[in-house]
Amino acid sequence: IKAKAQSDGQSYKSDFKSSIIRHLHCTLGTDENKANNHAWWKATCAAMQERVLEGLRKTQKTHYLNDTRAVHYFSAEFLMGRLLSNNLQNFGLYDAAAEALKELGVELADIMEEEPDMALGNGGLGRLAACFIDSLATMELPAIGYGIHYEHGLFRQEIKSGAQIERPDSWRDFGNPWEICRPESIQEVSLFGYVETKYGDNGRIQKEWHPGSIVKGVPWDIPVVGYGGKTVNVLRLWKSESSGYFNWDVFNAGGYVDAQRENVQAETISKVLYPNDETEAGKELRLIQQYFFCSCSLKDIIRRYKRAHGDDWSRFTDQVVIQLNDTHPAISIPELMRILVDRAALDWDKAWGICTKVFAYTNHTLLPEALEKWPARMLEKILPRHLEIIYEINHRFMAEVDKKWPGDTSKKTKLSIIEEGSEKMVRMGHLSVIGSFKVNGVAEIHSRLVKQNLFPEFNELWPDKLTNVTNGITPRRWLKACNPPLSRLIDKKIGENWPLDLKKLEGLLEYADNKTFQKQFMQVKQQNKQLLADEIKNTLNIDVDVNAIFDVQIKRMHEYKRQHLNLLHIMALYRRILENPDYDMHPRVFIFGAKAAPGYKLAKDIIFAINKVADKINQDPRVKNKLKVAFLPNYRVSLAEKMIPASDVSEQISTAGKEASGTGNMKLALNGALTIGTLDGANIEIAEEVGEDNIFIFGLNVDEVHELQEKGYNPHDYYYRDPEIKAVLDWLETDYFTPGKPGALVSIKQSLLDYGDPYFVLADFRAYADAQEKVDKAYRDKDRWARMAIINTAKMGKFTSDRSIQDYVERIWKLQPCTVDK
Ligand code: 26R
Repeated sequence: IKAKAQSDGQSYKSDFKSSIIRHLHCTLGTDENKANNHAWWKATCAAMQERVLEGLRKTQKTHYLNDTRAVHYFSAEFLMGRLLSNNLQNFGLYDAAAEALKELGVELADIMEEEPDMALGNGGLGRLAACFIDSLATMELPAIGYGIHYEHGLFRQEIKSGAQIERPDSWRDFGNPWEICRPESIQEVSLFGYVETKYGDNGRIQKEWHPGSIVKGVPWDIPVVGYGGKTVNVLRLWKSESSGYFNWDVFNAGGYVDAQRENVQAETISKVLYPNDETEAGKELRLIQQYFFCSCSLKDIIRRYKRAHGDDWSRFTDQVVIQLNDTHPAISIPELMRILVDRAALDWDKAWGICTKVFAYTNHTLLPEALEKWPARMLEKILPRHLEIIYEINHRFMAEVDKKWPGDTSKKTKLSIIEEGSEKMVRMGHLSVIGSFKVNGVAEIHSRLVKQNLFPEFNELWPDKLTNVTNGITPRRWLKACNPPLSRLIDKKIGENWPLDLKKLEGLLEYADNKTFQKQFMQVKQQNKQLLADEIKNTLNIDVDVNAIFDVQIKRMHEYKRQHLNLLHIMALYRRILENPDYDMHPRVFIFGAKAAPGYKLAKDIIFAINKVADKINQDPRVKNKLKVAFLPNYRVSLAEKMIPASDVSEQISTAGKEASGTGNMKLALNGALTIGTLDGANIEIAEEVGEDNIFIFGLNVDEVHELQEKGYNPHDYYYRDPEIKAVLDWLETDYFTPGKPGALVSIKQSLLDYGDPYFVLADFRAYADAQEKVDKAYRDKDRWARMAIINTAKMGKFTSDRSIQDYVERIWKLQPCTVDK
């Protein structure tokens, strides 16, 4: 077998090599002597893509012939990152490609750096979608991802004098080797206009929407390669274009020039990803984006269904299930109703019966400011027929509520899709719950809070509808691909099957106390830390010692995630060192990565403060390298892949009850980082898996936060009672960190004192600082730390996204795998 594998390897390598050269010549019009890294990257992608497309063709044919039921994952965001290394890995061609390139004098690792990230998402929700489609393909499940082909993904972050600057992200400037345009599957989408009420011969009322504008949706397909390379599913992203002929009559007078303006407007729809994470702004264009991709996707699904089943709708719900990734695609519900009732002439009840068997909805946040609500007036303008349909859905639903709670108007007010007030609003969460057959939260605690606090009445009405599916991450990208040395070490100990069956990692437990293995494990960590240290040196010109603790907080910048709690603690340590030069602590490097929403003032102020404090500490000789702070700019998937394998400590310090799940927490623990965290989101389940001795839990739990809130929280109490808190907050007001500019960091202090510290930073400060001392103690005991780190990696099996997907399949989607022959 080994000899066969070796000769296969040889032929893969030589095939790959000739294929790369062919693409250098015939696709890129260059040759081996002239090609730069970018050209080599493109040629390598092209060589890979040949095989990918072969797999895609076979998969689509197989799914078609077997007339499979499929899940359609609707998401406004897919944070894919880079694809070359992932596709090579999943096809099992990584080593062959590396060797082929080596023979050509090219380093695979170098050319992979040429690939721009596909950053079509903000954070957790978008990356979850990417992990899920990886698992779906790996598990040979018929699935398609539907989203938006943004021309500009999440902005590129630069740091100038400590402050965040946003620059446009242009991931396709030099072409994208993975995407395929499918003009044969273009869809048209209507917008604006008015609704005409007609009376048909049978006396039935008919509605006709006369749109004011029509745009084209052009599908761009990205192949999604499953591990093992058999199933290759599709991520279909819609790009908006002008429909060309539309409004030609209306604008006849000014004809050509007006038509150009129409082009620009149409193309605006998919131009840019909204960079807001968790703060709803109520922008028209965002609603249009959502409707645009949902309408295109539904029409695409229906076209495919009709090809197999004609006008017979009776099997639609057997073939199609649609997962709504948060409420962003919730407009799909009235859109499907419109298609079924107005277009296919189904009666309302029949159409509603179909809808409520097709849609399922995942909630990703409880923060009130993130819950989508659209002004009814805005819907009326952009989607007049949909607003009517929403009213009709609500009218019928209110009758159902009245049956359950006769005469109880307060129940109706609470449950209605429509929120009455100075401005009538449409609550997309309510619409999603009513229009779906299942609703899930993303971690145990989060799902419990969804039931108890967010939708308690819905839970009473439909006790089986609300459920939990704990999030997961793909171990292919987040261990195998991003951490080759650890992967090899694991392979040697427990075999190579763990990427498909992550519970196998438990096989490492028997080595947790083995001194040799501990040493190897920590050597790998050290090696990864060296690579990150080089990166930090290159980008920030900061020297960090790989013997220091690498303490990492990487996630969007948000008050509820409490990067400022981390910062206050860093300042406290700095102060302790200044007060006592012999202050006893193991050297530590605090490393941050975070983007702030461009309009989120305080989040940007926190980034600025971290950078200013970092400057001061890193240059202060009195600190003697005990303390370093590094804020790495432009945090993104590809940077995460470098930071995570090099982390010792994972900061998961959100206010209890606020972080729905978190997924970075899983990635870091999988790579052997120890968590310092609150009892929030998936931290709780991580603690259950690794055991309380192998995690640093601190602070208020969700009930205690609630209690404190009820009895009245006064941050001033903590300020006056804890001298260290007072000292660091007062420090922020001086010009110590911003010479000549006193008060430049004061907004953080103000938010914590004058604005009531809404996320209980001061309440948790002391517990956090104490937990950090325990981290320090634990790290100094090398054997103990190694043992804890190994146990963390070993116990992460639960958090593979394969398990999440299996949960969805069994409890929600009812899907069967479909094997594709290689
Ligand atoms: C409405 C709009 C402004 C908006 C709100 C919220 C846009 C984007 C978001 C992002 C939210 C939904 C998000 O990313 N939530 C995260 O989802 C992850 C995956 O489930 C969780 O792990 C994470 O805890 C949660 O914050």
